[in-house]
Amino acid sequence: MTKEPKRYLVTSALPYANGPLHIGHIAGAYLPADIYVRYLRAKGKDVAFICGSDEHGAAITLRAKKENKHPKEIVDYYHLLMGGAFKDFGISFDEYYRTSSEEHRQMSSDIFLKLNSKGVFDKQTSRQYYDEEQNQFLADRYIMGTCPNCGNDKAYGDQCEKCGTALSPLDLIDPKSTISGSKPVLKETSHWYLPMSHHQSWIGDFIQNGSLNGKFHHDPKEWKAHVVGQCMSWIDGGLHSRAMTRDLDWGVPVPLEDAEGKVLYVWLDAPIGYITNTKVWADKNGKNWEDYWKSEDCQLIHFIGKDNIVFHCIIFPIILKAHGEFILPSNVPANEFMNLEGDKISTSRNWAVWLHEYLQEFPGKQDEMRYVLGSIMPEQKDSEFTWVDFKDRVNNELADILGNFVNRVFVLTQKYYEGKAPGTFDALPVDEQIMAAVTDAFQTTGSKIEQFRFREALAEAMNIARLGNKYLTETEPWKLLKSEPNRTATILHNCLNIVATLSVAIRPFLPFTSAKLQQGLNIEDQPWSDDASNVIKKEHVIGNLPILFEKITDEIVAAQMAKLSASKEDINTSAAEPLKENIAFDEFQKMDIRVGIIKAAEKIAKTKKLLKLLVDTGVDERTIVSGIAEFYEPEHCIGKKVILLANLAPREIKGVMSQGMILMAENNSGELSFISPEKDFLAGATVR
Ligand code: B3M
Ligand code: ZN
Repeated sequence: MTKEPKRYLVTSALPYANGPLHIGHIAGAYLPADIYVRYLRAKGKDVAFICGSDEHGAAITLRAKKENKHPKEIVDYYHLLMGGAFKDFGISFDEYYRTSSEEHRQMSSDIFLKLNSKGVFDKQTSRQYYDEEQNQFLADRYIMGTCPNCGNDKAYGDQCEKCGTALSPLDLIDPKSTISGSKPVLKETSHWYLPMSHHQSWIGDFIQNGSLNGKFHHDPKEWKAHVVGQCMSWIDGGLHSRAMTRDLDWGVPVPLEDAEGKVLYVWLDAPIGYITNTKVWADKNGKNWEDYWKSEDCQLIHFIGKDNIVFHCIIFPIILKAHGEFILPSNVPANEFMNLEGDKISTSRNWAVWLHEYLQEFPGKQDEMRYVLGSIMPEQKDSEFTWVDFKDRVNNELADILGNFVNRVFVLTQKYYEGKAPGTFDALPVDEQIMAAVTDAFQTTGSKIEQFRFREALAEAMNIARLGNKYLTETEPWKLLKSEPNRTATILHNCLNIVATLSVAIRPFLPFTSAKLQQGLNIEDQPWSDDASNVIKKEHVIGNLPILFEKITDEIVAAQMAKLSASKEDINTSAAEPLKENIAFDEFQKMDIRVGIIKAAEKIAKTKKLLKLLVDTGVDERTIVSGIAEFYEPEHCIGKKVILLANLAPREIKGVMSQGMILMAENNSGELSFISPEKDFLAGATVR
């Protein structure tokens, strides 16, 4: 077990300030962190909960160019939108700051200069594409050309989105600048590289064994298996040098004379944002930020989504250790992804439940969404949000179990005792059993939170309400009022203490409901103590409790589904791509296009986008690699009739020989769809 620290430093991934937050973000990196921090605070721990906007990177500058705006306009808007939505949703950061700030420029520059003075970087000169019209070097995403593997003429400088092949800009055929459309020229440029191979052995030891500098650092068994697994496969694949600077005009300028026009790589400056934002918070609160970032008495925990694992478990720890003064993370409990109504959540395809819209459309219902996301959190594997499930959980669990129990207790106490706690008399075994079970559920809630098992923790907290309902149903105090007044008093007084215990147990998950319960009970915000049974004393006067949860109707679900499908249509109906130049008929005739049937499908390891398909072409059965994994699960491909280019020259992709290409329709948000014959034609039918 990792030793109990004096203080905690908890971070959530800094969201890019180039789009709104959606519920997938919340379930991934923000709600789990908030649950954990609220629990630590209730235990009286010294904890700093740090986040902020990530305001640099090519994606933001791309969007700014597209909208003919300055990046600052983009980040200013989304920094406020995200900060406000987090706050309204009850994500209780101690600090939500930003990486475009002067404080961050200063902190990042200081750290870079220290690293550079220690010789941590290799300065290397290479030839890169330069846009002479825009007078700037082109980051990989700014270069588009023809993929040498599959002929896709919209391949980027770092990857072909269609066949998934990892590329470097120099691989592209007929490269063009995505900014000016002009043909870029090759120019020499220098960058400062982090030679990660120099750190291969210690970082492998850190991840696999939890040791640092030959000493125990953390228990690797407390880390999630998928996090360790992803890191070790990255480490075993060999750590390569990565440029820590970029030729961009938006970012933290490289603080060196010979670095004109260069900025820090966004994945160098963004994690340093955790440090900057901690210092900003500490300075505002009379604390010393170094007690958190430079003290072995502090435990650092990063909450992130799985696409950020390598940056938080390998690259940033290398930077921190190479710097020499900082602590390294004790855990990085990364979540997997949450999908929406059977499809991946996508900002570009507008397939999302936006947090700020939810808050507008469901005022006062933060806890309903917190409860549902807490119940389906993708802790060990991807999970699925559906509006029907949202309705069922709110109605059948929150309202019918938690809401019902506390309402019964308040109504009975008001009705029989005018709202005054009646006190307990000689307890019977059933009373002692129920209170012991409540205490046990309460303590289990806490231990599950400490293990970052928040779904199980929430279920345990809800069991307290289930136990309360069972206690009332089995003892039926309303029938004993005349015959056994002391029994009635004892049962109801115990129930008031069960409600008090419940209000503490749900606090990390449902802070708004917890506050209403404690207000109704007329008690202060309770610490997370292990004694469940005597918060409410005899004669204590309780208040009134409003109905906690309104039922979600089928109409509400239908309205949300209609909104989602409308957003999907928008994407499909908006303007299509401009047509290409005409070709001669005999050029078209060279292509042999057929109907095929997919017989088998599997993901290709270490790629996000590739599926290996076995296709019956009517003439033969062959393997074809297709970059559709982001849009189709392998099992959904089996038996599908597709259209394929059968005589495309075979080529090897990620070690797999691919013979042909599946033709896909692509809408302007990049979503891919199979194309199938409208009639039930057999495999081998020709397309002409
Ligand atoms: N902004 C990536 C993301 O939003 C990046 C996280 C930075 S945490 C230092 O997924
Ligand atoms: Zn390709």
